Amino acid sequence: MTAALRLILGDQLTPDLPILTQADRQRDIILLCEVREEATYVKHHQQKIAFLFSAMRHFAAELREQGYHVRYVTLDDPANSGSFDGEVARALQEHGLTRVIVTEPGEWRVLQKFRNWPEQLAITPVILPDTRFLCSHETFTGWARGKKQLRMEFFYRLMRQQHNMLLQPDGAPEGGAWNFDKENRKPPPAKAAFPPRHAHAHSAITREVLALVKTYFADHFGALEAFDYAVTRSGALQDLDFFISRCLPHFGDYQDAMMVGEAYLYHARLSAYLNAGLLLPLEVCQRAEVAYRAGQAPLNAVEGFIRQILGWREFIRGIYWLQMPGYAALNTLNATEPLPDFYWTAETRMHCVAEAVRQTRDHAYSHHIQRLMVTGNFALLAGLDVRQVQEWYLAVYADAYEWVEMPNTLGMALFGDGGIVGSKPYAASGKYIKRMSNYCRGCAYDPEATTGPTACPFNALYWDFMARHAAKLGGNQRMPYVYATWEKFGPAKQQAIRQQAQDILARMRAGAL
Ligand code: FAD
Ligand code: DLZ
Ligand code: SF4
Repeated sequence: MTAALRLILGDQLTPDLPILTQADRQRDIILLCEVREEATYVKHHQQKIAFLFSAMRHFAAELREQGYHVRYVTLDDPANSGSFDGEVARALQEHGLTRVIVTEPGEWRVLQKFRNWPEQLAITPVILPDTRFLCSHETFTGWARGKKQLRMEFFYRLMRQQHNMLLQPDGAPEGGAWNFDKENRKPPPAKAAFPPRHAHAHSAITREVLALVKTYFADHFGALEAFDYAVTRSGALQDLDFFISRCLPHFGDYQDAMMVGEAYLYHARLSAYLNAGLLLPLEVCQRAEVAYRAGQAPLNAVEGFIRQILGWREFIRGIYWLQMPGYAALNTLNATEPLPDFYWTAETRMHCVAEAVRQTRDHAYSHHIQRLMVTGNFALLAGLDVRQVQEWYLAVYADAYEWVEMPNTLGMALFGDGGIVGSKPYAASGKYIKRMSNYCRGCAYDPEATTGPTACPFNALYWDFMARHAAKLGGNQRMPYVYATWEKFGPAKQQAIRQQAQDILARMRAGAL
């Protein structure tokens, strides 16, 4: 075989991928490149760019130590063409190569680029599978075939069986049930004593990258000051150890809770590492199972955690590749209201939204319930433009790549896919947020009121959403109580609530919510 150029993308930092294990270390060139196109096709959070560039640079250094011949192109290299296409063409020419090998990318957009190379660069890349996922495209397609509805719960059971995860010797689920979600909905604890997170010291590489991000991406959302992500596999493993020993035992109980000033509670904060390849989903699940079997964490916590990774993460990826490219164009509820500025500025009197946006700005992170039931729920109820909302989610989180962001946003949060990901919208009024957080106590709005100048905006918007979409949602078998209650309100109350919703939208458009 002639020597090859092997392109490693920023979210493929895994030494075990076939693209590296099959490489000829003497002759092949491993290419990693920081390209403007990837950093700006949406304006990614400054910490997301810093995390990825620093992780890429550390990974390249590790590969060099292992004897690989690495070509690393930094963003500020004057010869950098700014795109994958340009950098591949340049590397082929400069090294006199005619073969390119890639790993299948996480995003449809990038796959299309690779598919254009025969025409554009007169080269046909060999596309190797991404072996890090626990469900192959073939397995997911096979499972989905012929099903009217795809439900995560049933997919998850199959994954548990296929990976022999949390099973009894006879194959029955550990604890006699597949899912302990009902035990995982405790409101926030009265006294918080969350273990402090390990702050990773900045290496010389990280310091250099932070300065670069400041110079080139100052107009992107997000603050860099609190940057404390691990940028190597060993650092990510430290965070995994911390999670398993200090957080996992309580993960289940407070999985849905939200608290002022607490970004992480008992959540893992491992998604950025998993998605970039610093950690592998199987090893993370296995660590959780070992903790359970050693009596170090209860079943509701361990099952709940494994379900997020073995179940949701794989299901979401399966849906993305099954449904693309058509999925990206869906907007079942015709949501077209422009995204209000407070998603970027946090300047809103809605304490829950302001808090979620502030955490997002400071850490490129907010946890699942904030994403789903605060920023996502508001976007759903207010009918915010699905494309703009998706772009926001893709830009602002360190873990965001389209394969995982899109089904979560368009499907789970916005019901814009009409029920492919979930069977009903995750719509909720302020009462849910009041129950699951301590936000409402410090809010200018009253979570108990639906109309009037200080009524919580979520309340009227919730009912208005239901009324607006009665034709589409009224027949949903999981929502009969909602519409029965709405009917009981009678015309006068309904009219007052709908008027209140219009007032809220007007205030939102005027920047006064
Ligand atoms: P934990 O709550 O501790 O969960 C453990 C792990 O489970 C996570 O690290 C993650 O790998 C996995 N996981 C949990 N829920 C999901 C899910 N719904 N889909 C996929 N994986 C899941 N996750 C991303 O990784 N990237 C995204 O771009 C992303 N966008 C989202 C957008 C919206 C609107 C919503 C509602 C959810 C989104 N999620 C996304 C899923 C989830 O919110 C994050 O994975 C989670 O908050 C990451 O924090 P953690 O590591 O502390 O997770
Ligand atoms: C997200 C991202 C950013 C900001 N920059 C780069 C980059 O400069 N070089 C690179 O190889 N990858 C980057 N990435 C990750 C890619 O966007 C990601 O690999 C594709 O979207 C496929 O998932
Ligand atoms: Fe959010 Fe409404 Fe509670 Fe204020 S009152 S924090 S807007 S849910």
